[in-house]
Amino acid sequence: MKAWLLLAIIVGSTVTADLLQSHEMKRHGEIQDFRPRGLGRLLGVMARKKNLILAVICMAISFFAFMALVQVADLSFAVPASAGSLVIETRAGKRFTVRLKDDAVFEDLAPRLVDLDGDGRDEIVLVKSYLRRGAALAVIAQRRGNYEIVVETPPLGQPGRWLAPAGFAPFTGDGMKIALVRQPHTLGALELWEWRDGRLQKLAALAGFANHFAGSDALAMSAAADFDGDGAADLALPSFDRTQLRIVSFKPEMHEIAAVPLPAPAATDLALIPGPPPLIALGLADGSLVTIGRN
Ligand SMILES: [Ca+2]
Ligand SMILES: [Ca+2]
Repeated sequence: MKAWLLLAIIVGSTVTADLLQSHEMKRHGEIQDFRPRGLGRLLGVMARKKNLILAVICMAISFFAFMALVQVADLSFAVPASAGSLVIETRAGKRFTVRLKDDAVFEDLAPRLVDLDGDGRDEIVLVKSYLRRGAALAVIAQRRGNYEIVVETPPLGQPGRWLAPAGFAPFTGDGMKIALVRQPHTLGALELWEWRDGRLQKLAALAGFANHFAGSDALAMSAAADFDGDGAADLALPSFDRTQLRIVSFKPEMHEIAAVPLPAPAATDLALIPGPPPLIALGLADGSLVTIGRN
């Protein structure tokens, strides 16, 4: 309910700001004097225009309502970044298109290529969002000479619920697994999935993670590597409030092996510096860059 109210405020204040601005522009006419003195005079005139000042206030209201909205709703609710089809071009230059029905969109920035079933051929993994039932993770592969969605996770159940893939690795030591964060802005559950017997099955979940935050286009805030040197891949990603970098092992079961406090919230993709031991570099909200690794 709060999200809808904020959305209404954003729409209302943006439209009002546009109307006020265009009204004032029509009244003032074209700017012809671009000399510094002319512009200075223009700024003085603008400061006395009631409609223009009101337009700026409306834009400010819209901006702050947007910031409040992305705090309470998933990003997909506030910023639609979506596509209705995926175009695949093979190395041989052949093109294929995977089109979604009108009940869903791809809500992702870049497809991920990963061999999920170990047959030597990469599958394509994308976030697919149903308009009424929320996001799912979709796997696209070649079948009968064409590309199609071969399997997907059950959607999250409600419109606007979104998930963010976090990593692909043989985390448990027996085949490729998928790590994803369910609703990174509002819930933050790290889940481990596998593709077996034609289905995507959830193996485990752990609470308290975020690999995306509202307003950011960083979609790789995680890194998979063997951080503790036991031979199995682990996953590093920020805590739900992004003030820690948490390292998770999935063997023998999913558990945290380290939590490193950060001086400011994590704000960028994680860069992996291969080891041994592997290091992680990431940028923080205060503009600093940190590297983290085992002593
Ligand atoms: Ca494959
Ligand atoms: Ca490990």
